Amino acid sequence: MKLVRLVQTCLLALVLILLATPGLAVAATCESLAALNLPDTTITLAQAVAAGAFIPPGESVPPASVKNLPAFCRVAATIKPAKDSEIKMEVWLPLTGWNGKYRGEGNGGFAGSIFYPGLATAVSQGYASASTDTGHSGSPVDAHWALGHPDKIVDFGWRAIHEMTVKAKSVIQAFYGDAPRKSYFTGCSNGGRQALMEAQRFPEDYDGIIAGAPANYWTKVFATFIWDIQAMQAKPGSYIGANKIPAIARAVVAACDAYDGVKDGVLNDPRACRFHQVLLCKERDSDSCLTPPQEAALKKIYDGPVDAKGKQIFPGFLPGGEEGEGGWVTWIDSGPGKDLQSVFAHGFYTNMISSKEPVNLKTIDVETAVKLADEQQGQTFNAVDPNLKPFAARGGKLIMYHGWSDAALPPQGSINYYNSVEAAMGPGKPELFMRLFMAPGMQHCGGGPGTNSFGQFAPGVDADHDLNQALERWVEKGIAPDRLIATKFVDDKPEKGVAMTRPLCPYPAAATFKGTGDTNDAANFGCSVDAALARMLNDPGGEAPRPLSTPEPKYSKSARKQKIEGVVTLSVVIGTDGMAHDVKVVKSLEPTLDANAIAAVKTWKFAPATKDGRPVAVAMRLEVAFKL
Ligand SMILES: [Ca+2]
Repeated sequence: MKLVRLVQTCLLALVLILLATPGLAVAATCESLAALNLPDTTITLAQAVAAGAFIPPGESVPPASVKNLPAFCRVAATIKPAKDSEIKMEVWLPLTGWNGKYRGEGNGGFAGSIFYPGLATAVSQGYASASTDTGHSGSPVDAHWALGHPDKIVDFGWRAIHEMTVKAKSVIQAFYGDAPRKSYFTGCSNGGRQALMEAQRFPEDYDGIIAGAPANYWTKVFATFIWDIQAMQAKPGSYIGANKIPAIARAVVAACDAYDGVKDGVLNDPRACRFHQVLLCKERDSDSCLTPPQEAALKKIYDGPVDAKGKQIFPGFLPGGEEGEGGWVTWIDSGPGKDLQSVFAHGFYTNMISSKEPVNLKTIDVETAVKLADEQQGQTFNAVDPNLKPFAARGGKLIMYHGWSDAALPPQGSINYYNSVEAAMGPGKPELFMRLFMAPGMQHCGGGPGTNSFGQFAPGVDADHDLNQALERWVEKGIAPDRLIATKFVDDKPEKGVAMTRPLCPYPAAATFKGTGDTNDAANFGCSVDAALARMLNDPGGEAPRPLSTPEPKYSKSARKQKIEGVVTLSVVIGTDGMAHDVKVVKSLEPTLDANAIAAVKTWKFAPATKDGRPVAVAMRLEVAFKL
């Protein structure tokens, strides 16, 4: 009797202790999450996984990407927000040492599977993390699942990531008894599109977002893909085989590498590099030259699609980084119909677009193809809304990055989106919450001859070398990343050591060699917006922008009263449209005059800079004088 009472007392004490400890009292065991009731959701698995014990479905031994994991609670669920939906997701929750944060993982290509390597990296660093197959199962290059399944197309387009996010936060709350104190999303390629979609449509979902090489203008990306297919296949003899790529890469480096003042095999800003006809075969065709139809095709691939009036539909690809596994051989010319651009374009138009006649990518008019895609799937896929005010207003921070040598998604597309946000929100506004880092010599999401590693895959040493940490420092401590140090490892293998480091600069700035010291050391480089213009003017084929109309700025009453005179120095990018973009104050005079100088410059018109006769965008400084 006495013993029983003692036990009861102990139990009571334990319950009281549990109730008195915040969080602990409402936390759940991993297995009990199986009974969690969430809207439209079935929990299919809730299981504690011992340290190092996880083996992905379908594997017999753990691959390197998920080895040595800490113990975690693995929750799998199926979400059905629409009748035909079948969104599979997993949430991984560290059993000990949760850092209080949540990270959502993006998907590449057409998705179709849970991204275990992303979950593994996150859970190893103490995050609770979630990934989804986005509503269908299959290879990331396969789109057969979409045919006749409009609900699944919407899930893939935007719904699954949002659903995953909301459900993951509920699971985290149930397991730990606390909501995550901060939430982050990271993705590249289609994952970059998912990232921008979240920032635009669901600004409350994430505090910080990383959008790498985004396929955000989905319908127009396909315009470029179709353009490339037709550039090489519309006329016989135009196809540029993989055997010719090394020669093209060598010719680009020979023509343009030294342009940035450093001979390193990397083009700092490839927009300045135009080389024509240098590869034309002088005698007979060989691997080291191009025939006239191939030369014409190459020019088209660099130029990108234009409409019947010659207006650019979407940017093309840029010189540099053509060679290597992640380059043109994979994306553009692995053989007619075999390259990934063809595979993705075929998958999309065959399974997600209906038309009277089957779409023939080799013959369809590019404008017609874009029109079909925009009408039927633009709303579902395109993440191009420049209004990020709600995301910025809730304290959200966005880091975009894009490799200048991306052969999958045109790098200029990210610059265009950045510029559109600035146009919508006002000069100088994006930099309060948004950074775009263009990575010279980097291919699609990674790879390529340039410094291509800054925490996208494996965590970097600190916030200066790792964009995830840089983002979190910005969100949590208010320190904006003014540069990121990117690393090139020997043979792209970290275990072989560092070959080169370089700063990545926030657009429109570019890395500039200080003139002394080792060019393989980031410390000897600065970030400058003048670099691009200087490079261009040093080139005999380059011409600076010419002012056509430069209305005077207004004086402000207060400045007039105080008799303030002087010069406001602004950094601008003069676009191919002849207008000033990315207007920023470099040297301030007085707040009202600074604002008036910006307003005036925004109305100025220029004949755009040209490079070998073609209009190009250039960064430059403008001085606006105020004299009473
Ligand atoms: Ca160079």
